[in-house]
Amino acid sequence: MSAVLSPVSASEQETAPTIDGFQLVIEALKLNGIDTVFGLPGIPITDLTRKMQAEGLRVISFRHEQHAGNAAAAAGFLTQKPGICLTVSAPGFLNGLTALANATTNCFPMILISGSSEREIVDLQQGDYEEMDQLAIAKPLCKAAYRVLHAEDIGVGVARAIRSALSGRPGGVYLDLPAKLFAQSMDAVKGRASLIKVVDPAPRQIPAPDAVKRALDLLRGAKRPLILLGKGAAYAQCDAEIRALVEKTGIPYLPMSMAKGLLPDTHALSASAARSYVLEQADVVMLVGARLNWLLSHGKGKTWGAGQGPKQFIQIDISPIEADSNVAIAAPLVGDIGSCVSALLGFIGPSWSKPPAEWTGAIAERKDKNLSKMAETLAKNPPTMNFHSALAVVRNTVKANPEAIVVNEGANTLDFTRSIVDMYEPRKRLDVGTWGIMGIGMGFAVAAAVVTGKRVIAIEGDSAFGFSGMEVETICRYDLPVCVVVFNNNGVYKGTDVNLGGGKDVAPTVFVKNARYDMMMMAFGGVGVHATTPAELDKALKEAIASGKPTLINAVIDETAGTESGRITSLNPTAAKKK
Ligand code: ADP
Ligand code: TZD
Repeated sequence: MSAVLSPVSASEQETAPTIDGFQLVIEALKLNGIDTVFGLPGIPITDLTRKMQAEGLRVISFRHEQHAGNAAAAAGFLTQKPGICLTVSAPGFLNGLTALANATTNCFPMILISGSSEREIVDLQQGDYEEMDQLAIAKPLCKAAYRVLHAEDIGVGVARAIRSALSGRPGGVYLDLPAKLFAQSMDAVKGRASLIKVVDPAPRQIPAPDAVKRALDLLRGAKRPLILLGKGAAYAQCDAEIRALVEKTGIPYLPMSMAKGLLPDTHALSASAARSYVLEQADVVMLVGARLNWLLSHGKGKTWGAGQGPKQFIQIDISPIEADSNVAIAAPLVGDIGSCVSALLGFIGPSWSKPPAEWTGAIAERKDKNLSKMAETLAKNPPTMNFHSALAVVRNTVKANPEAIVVNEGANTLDFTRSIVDMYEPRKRLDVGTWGIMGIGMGFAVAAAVVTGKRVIAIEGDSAFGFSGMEVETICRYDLPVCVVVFNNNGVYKGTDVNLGGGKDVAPTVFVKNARYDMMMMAFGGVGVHATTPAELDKALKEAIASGKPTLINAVIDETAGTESGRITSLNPTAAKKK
């Protein structure tokens, strides 16, 4: 279909330069500062990936779309630019959809751009190659979904996608580009003029002065205040303001998993090592970019000291409908975190009285006790390496390399890494997030390496690693400085389950014993190491960090270590809980 906008004479038509859909998509993305695309080629986007590369975009090609999508999501979180994932029609699109939904759940900005089949055939359900009404399927799983049918609308389509992904609460956006669109051509001048450079895609949202006053009054009156930092605070990139808020108020803080490192975990005001105590005892809790979902026991119940007196919440969030989603929020502060925290800081001068010593002293006491208990456990060197003795090594490695990005998934591997490995800098920890999803590992690791150029250490349960393991080829192909450490305990959670039916099959949670994941990396030219002791693990990690070579360390962990589902075993339905 030709999309010439106005009638032109025959001679004009011969000479006027034209531009096609491929080129317009590429120029629209570049105009908006997009420099990297994560995807997997095939009909109808193979040429698009080639032309993108020719035009100077970095195209990172994956082995499965889910991992390209996860990479896009992580890139969005790290850069505040929407990460782009490019997939083929129907099955490729569906493979990318999990990542799009996960990005939306986590409030990460990403755009899933998918080629699609002939609209006329899809809509009449006449059986096209990879036929699927992708727009309808994507809609409930993302923040916004658009389809572009005409070349002259590509500029608007890309602009709407970018603005939707970044403004307000960030999230995933679907952009449907039917095959026919790419081949359309139009007058080049008009085509380029139709492109939009999005101005101010994530406008600051200044909180209302009365809302700031309400929050401050509550904070000022608190006897046992607590600040809770979530991954929204990490995303917001106002690290200096957040640090100033904590330090000037002197209020103890708890970082959620991906907010670790916003202030160093070793900070005097970190209450991580007294988590249960502060959640139970605090009287005023200020949430900064954190939702009161299951990860925070919905803000109520035993965790929050039910029945021990009133607890009041201040919630800083860009979404005006987040407040009261689980419990009453006494002081909602709606706006972007940078603006909200700056507004609060405007009132916190030298006369601000820090929290009572009784409160901070009680926290310090518990912290000291728990930290020395932890040090004792980490110092043990049991005959078979376990989570603690292996993570003592990782902990020291990250301390020595605070700029490295840690990717983390698994059950026990996740829980223990989160609590044992201190983080020192903002946005250096990427993990399973709001859903507790397995499979983010290699996608997140690739994105972290590509967009930051820093060393990446992926701490992976052996089950977790399996979801994206084939992407070690991608890591080798692009020669990325990623060191994957597989905590190999022979199964999901642990490797000791037995078949309750007594048959020949192993239990559903058990894998091949003594598997050599290191050989997978070696198959593609990377470095593989089999480590059975903390000393071997330490040596391999040091070498990987020094060389920056793609490395996979198969860290053999005691198969009896670990618990069912790690710390969230209580979420298993009763029958399974008896184990
Ligand atoms: P965590 O899992 O770390 O507790 P959540 O994902 O539950 O964090 O919460 C993140 C919150 O941060 C979301 O409610 C989201 O709306 C909010 N958010 C994200 N970016 C910003 C921003 N720039 N300013 C304000 N709030 C933000
Ligand atoms: N599938 C998906 C997509 N997400 C999930 N969270 C699960 C399945 C269920 N699941 C968990 O919640 S953790 C986990 C699974 C399969 C793996 C745990 O085993 P592991 O880690 O080997 O990765 P540990 O350290 O041995 O516990």
